[in-house]
Amino acid sequence: MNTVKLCIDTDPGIDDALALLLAFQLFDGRIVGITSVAGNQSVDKTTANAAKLLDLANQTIPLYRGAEGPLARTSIIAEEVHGITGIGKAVLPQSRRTIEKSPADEAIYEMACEYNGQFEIITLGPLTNIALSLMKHRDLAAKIKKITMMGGGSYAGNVTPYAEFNFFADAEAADIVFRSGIPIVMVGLDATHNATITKTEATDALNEESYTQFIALELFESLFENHLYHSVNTSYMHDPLAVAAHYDPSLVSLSDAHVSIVCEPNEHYGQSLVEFYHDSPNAKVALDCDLDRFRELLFSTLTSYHEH
Ligand SMILES: [Ca+2]
Repeated sequence: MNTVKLCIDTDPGIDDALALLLAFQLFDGRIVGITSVAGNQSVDKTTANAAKLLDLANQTIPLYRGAEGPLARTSIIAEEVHGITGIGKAVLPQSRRTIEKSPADEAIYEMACEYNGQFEIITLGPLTNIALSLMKHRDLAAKIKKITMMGGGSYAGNVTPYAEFNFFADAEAADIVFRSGIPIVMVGLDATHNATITKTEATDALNEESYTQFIALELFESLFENHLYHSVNTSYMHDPLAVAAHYDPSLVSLSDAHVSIVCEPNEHYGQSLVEFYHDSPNAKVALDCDLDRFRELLFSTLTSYHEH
């Protein structure tokens, strides 16, 4: 049995919300912290959304509030994709959960010390919290077994022709993480653009009589209705694929590569430069996904929420 502990760093975010519902089931008992970060929405809203999702799934995992904005650049959020609340048209009750006192970057260090070497992180948003923690604690990198991140891409971007949102939102942070020496699995657009779910698949699979499955369907529909995200009635599963790939790396095809991040303030800002033939690879980059097995894992997990 896998006993490695896990932190999920996230900016919910519609697809983060689906990814968290997936993760709570797949990593039951192993998640020791959720850390929020500004990205898809402000950190106030992403923290509030993470709290609501923890309530929805009946989870007692500690929640830590993270960075309000990127290390160096000015903040961007993705309200046009994720809506005013950050989770589309899904409406969840306000949470009365207490947010932990430690800021996310301190909490990440504390968790890494407690579970030294047996601690992994899944990142679903900009890498600000991880970078802040690495900047403050020189011994942190050696304590983290692996980071699986949703971010980047080898051939294209989604907010600019070159850059993917999470890296574009804080390229300086991504640069620090890729230089840290932590083993990284980068689940970027090469793989997530092949991880598509259609409206028919979601409505056929999910049972609205379960409240959690009803909310999951609302989240899917928020994505399907958003033309910016993909096309009508189909959507990419960016963050859920990263969670799934952390659970079962055989769901993605991984290639060793050296990844560097463009931080110069030009049109390539936030681009991940992925070199596959390099003497010192610093990441495994997902280039494709096994779509049938991913869909099976996603829906079999979401439909395991049975409460009414
Ligand atoms: Ca996200």
